[in-house]
Amino acid sequence: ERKHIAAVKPQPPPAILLSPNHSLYNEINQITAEHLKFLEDKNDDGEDNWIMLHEEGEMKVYKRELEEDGLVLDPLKAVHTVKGITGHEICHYFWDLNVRMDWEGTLESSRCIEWLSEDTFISHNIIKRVWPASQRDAVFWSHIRHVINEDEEEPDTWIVVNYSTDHPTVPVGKYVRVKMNVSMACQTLIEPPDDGEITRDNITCKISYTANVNPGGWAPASVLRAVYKREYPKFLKRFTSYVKEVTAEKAIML
Ligand code: 18C
Repeated sequence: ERKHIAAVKPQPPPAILLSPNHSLYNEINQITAEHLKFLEDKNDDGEDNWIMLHEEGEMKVYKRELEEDGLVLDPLKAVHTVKGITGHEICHYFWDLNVRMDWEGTLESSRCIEWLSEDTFISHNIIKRVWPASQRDAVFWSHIRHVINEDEEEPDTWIVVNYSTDHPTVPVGKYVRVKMNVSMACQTLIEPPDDGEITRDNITCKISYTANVNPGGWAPASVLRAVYKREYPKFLKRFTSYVKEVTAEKAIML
């Protein structure tokens, strides 16, 4: 009996392109899965106590107030809808270390310390100093993934996760080490044109961003909260405008 072989579009890998023997294999897949689950649950973490921090057009930024041992750990989430760019593009530019300093306003420097696989690397990032707190740094892996939707009618998801890790080449030293768990996830909606090819006018990107940051050491709560309130909306605006600008004349990355 002849088996029917359907023509299928190439499927992205369901897991990181890293050897399952690598010590970070499970962590990266698990943390990424947690972010995807949170999205699937429509950002609903059971308690509806998110506080609106900032609203501007389609952009909405929320936080939850959380303190532990006097440290501000406020989880943050944001949603945004941007026309003319795709989720693949947003995630590509958020992940690509070669352009990080082109849109990042809060870092003094950023450098790659190790490539784990084609889709994942570890970087060392020195954060700008905020008076009167000590200067911070962060070491994290950045993983990018394309997730196919099992429901063919529903859009795929692109996601980037930035998650703190340790690396023997950058021990804690000069700076206070920040810990973080950040995700940027996107879905692209395409409104097919009546005739002709899809253009940037036909695409809309739905973005969900989450950040859980532990400042790592004492920082005055009121200053930190004021900095977050200012910096997260600023980042979302600056980063999405950056992506619109650099992609405007380029072929659409679907
Ligand atoms: O997600 C973002 N960027 C990614 C790529 O870089 C990555 C990085 C996340 C960084 C998390 C920030 C850690 C903050 C640590 C606390 C600092 C303590 C300061 C003490 C204050 C009293 O995932 C985008 C990140 C969006 C911006 C986050 C706001 C963080 C503000 C940190 C302050 C930086 C200084 C701002 C510049 C002001 C200059 C004087």
